[in-house]
Amino acid sequence: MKITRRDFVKTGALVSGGLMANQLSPSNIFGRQPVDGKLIAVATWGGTIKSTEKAFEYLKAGKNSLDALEAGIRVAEDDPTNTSVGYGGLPDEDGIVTLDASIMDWNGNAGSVGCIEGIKNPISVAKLVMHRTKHVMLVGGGAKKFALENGFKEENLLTESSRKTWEEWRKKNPHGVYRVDEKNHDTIGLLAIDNSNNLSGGVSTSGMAWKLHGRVGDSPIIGAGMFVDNEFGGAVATGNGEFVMRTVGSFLVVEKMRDGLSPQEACEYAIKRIYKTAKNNRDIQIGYVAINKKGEYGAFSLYDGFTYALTTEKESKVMKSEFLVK
Ligand code: SD4
Repeated sequence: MKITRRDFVKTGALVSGGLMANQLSPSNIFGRQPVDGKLIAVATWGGTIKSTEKAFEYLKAGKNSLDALEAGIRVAEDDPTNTSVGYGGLPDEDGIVTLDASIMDWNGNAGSVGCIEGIKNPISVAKLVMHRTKHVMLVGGGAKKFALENGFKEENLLTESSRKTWEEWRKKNPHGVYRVDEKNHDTIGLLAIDNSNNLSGGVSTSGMAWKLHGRVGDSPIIGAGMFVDNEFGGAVATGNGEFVMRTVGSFLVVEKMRDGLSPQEACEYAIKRIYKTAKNNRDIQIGYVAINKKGEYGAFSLYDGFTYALTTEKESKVMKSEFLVK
C-alpha cells in the first residue's frame, strides 16, 4: 500500500492547519509516552481524523466514551468520500452496499450488526442492539428490520461515484474474481477514554470491496475487529478481516496488555501471530490500534502504509504506523 492515499492528502490539510510535518515521521510513532490529560480518542487510518476530533469534542463536553465514539464514527459513516464506511462505501460483487459495525462499553456490554443494507449509520444500530435487546449481534434482513422499527430510515447508500468504480471493476473482472483491493481500506475503529476514565470502542465498515454477497468481516465480531476491557485497555483492527477473525485479533491484543505488554508491544504481538499464517501473502494488509487505561497508545501493521489518528487535549494528529514486513 502506498502512502499516496487520501489519508495523506488529508494529512496535508492537517499540516497546513498548523501541525508540524515531523509529527508524521516514523520515529515519532511508538506511542509509549503517556498522553497529557486523560481524555483521548484514537482511530484507525489518518483519514478519520475528523472522527477523532468529533469524539474528542464530546469527551470535552463531559459526554461518556460510548456517545463520543458513536458521534465520531457517524462522521465517517456520513462522509461519501470515505469509500470503506457507511454512505459511499464500495459495494459487494453484486453492487450491493452491505455494512458491518460493532460497539462495546466499559461494562463489557456489546452490540453489533453484520451485513446490514440501506441504513447509513450502523454504529448507532449496533448501540441500540446493545441497549434494547438481549442479544449481541443482528445480521442481514433482521438487522435492517430492527433498525427500521427503531426509527432509522432506509437510504440508498450507493453513491454515483462508488457505482462507477464498481462498474469498472466489473468490466475488468467479468467472472467476479474476488481480489483484495488495497486502495480501499479506510474502516474506522475508534477507541475513547472519557473523564470518568471509562473506555469504549467501536468499528464501522462497508467491509472488503467486491466481497461475496453475504460476507461478514471481522468488524462486527466482538473480539476480532474490536475488544474493550475497562480494566486494561482496548483494541481495534482494520484490513483483511478473515485473518483478524482467525486469530481473534483485538481480543489477543487486549489479553497481551493484561499480561503486561504496552499497547505498542501488544499490537506487534498480534501482527506477528497473523504473519505466521499469512507469510508471502502480499495482497493483504492488517493494522491494529490499541490504548491502555493509562492513555498510552500504539499501532502496528503487517505492511507499510497504515496510518492512524489521535486527538487529545494537547494535539490532533495523523501518525504513520510501524510495520512488520520491511
Ligand atoms: C473487513 N476489516 O471487512 C474490514 C475491512 C477493513 O479497511 O478494515 N477495511 O474485513
